[in-house]
Amino acid sequence: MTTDVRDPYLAETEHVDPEIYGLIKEEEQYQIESVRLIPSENYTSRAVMEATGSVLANKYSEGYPGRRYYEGQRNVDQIETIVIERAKALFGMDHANVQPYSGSPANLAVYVALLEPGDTIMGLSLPHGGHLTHGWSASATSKFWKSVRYEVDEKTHLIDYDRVRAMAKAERPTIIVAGATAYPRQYDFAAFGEIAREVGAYFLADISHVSGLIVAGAHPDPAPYADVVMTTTHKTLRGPRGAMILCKAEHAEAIDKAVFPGLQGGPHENTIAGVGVALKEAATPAFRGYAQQIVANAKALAAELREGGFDLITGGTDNHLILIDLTGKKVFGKKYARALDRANIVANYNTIPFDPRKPFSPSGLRIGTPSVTTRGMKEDDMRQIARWMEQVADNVKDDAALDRIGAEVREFCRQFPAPGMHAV
Ligand code: DSN
Repeated sequence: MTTDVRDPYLAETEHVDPEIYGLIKEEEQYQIESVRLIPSENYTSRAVMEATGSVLANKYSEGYPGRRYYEGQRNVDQIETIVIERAKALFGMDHANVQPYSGSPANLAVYVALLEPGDTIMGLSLPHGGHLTHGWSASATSKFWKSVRYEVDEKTHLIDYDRVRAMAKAERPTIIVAGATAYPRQYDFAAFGEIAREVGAYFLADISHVSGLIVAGAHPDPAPYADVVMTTTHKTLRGPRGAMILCKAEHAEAIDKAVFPGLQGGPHENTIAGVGVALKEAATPAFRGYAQQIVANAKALAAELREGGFDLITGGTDNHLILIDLTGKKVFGKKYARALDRANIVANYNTIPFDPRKPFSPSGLRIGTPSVTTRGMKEDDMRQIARWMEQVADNVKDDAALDRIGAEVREFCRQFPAPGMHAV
């Protein structure tokens, strides 16, 4: 047994595998010293990390609580049951399956549960903010099922619910998917639910990006309207990497069968325990405040970026996410994201609606405020971040300038402890 006064959690890793240990510590330092703006990332609490890295990683537990294919589940059954009950209570739905490994297999499970091969999925087009698994051509979801894609409006870049309705009436999809990875406005889940009912389609709300906002009352709730709600657990919800499916009672059996044995084997009970800890945290008044601050920060960041001459898709945001159209800045997404990273600001390049450029070198940059808000940054700090982003855009080719900005960013980050980090 080795001891490491600096970081007791990784003392054994340092001893057994110094190479991996070194890179984990590098990453930890990077996460501490950077302004992390990728909207799908966050910092989990130490409690979530501990549960996720616990002895539960040693278990196999195919099946569901009380109905397993392995003995030895006396503790695992209790843990998974607690997590299921917390999920149902927090999201206000009849049934929860907390076993999906991540969002893509979870969406696949929903389709396997509710659709026959060849049925039609109607989702938001990927370049317009939708996810691969909402029926995009490169995804298996468009190979086993027919997919039709609605788009945002050419001028406003908002979802046009009249057009969604018209497409649904024309295409008669079996399932309509609401939700996105790059849509900076609220979803009208009531409208989606109404359209789905009108055409006899199931309604899946993929709330992966905004689930933390929803449980905190900072975004409308799909629970009254959706047949099924899917969320990843690691974005605004601030849990470990994973996913869960919530649904009406009538779909419970089909969803459970689709997850196991339909698509998965043994669930990762260590992740499920980490999700449980995160759900407990998400049910607190402090989390409600956190989620409201995410939105306040995003609005402040958007306003300052607009002030600095950036064009924002839809003109701003009312959730955690901002999509910048860099066309006017003449520095495209990839180059700008690389320059930002050199200056210790981490974001991801992204397509914008009707993007004339290719997805691997698109015109947009996607940013968000979940991580910076977890560190306690507020509106004034967002204004400072926006100013650095402007300076980087003006100096993408000047490494010395980028390094100077990077040093300021590192200094700034020291004021905001990153939860559960032990770097020295
Ligand atoms: N890749 C995720 C995101 O970054 O939004 C969605 O799956």
